[in-house]
Amino acid sequence: MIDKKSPLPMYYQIEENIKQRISNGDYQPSDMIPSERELSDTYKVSRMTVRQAINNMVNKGILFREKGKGTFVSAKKIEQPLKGLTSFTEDMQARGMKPSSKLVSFNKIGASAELARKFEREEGELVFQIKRIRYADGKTMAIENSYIPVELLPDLTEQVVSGSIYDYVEKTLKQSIGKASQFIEASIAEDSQSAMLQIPPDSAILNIERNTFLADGTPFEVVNSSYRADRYKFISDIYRV
Ligand code: 16G
Repeated sequence: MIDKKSPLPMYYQIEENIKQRISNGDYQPSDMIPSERELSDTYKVSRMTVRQAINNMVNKGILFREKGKGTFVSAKKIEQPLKGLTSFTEDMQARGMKPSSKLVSFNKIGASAELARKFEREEGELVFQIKRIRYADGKTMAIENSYIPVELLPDLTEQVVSGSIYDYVEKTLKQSIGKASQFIEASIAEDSQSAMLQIPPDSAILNIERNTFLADGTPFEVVNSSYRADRYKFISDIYRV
């Protein structure tokens, strides 16, 4: 199963083989994979080579290590299409998962110059700052730091933001949400972020900023979200023009 004459590096071939075994169900999520020694016997390669393959797979979030126990197969990542303008609640419900939130803070603050520009408002105008940890089936997925002009949603309460904000805007306020721009970048979690996301210190996270507009073009929310890179994968279909 490892072709030593192949131009493909051996660690890479081992990674591909383990990935194959995960996708065909030989190894299931949370199964422990064989030890480095066993794998080096199986693949007839050095333990160094096996370790390189495993390290790469741990860094990619396909496997995870537990100190003193072994190396395990991670849960399948959520594949989130970068297409429809959907809410976290809708995304999780569409997958048959139960969304929930923990409200970390809910405040009114004066808009910074940057927020004022994004909302096309004056600096210092009141905006809600809503910090939530989002869960799917009780597992941490993301932290969301949302800003919404108070003037647009003056009656927003802690109870509302503990549920779905989009649902409230559309069903209760009867406003239409029109479009959004998103900016995605990677970073290393700060200590407070890794604690909230329950991930090891210095883990990679995926950050998305979404600037959302109502159907009439009014800027309605600015959200900075940080997703667990081991649980999320963003996918997009692209076309050659
Ligand atoms: C998504 C949006 C976020 C929005 C939230 C509303 C991204 C990157 N973010 O998580 O901008 O505020 O949904 O969810 O997709 P809710 O209706 O469940 O409160």
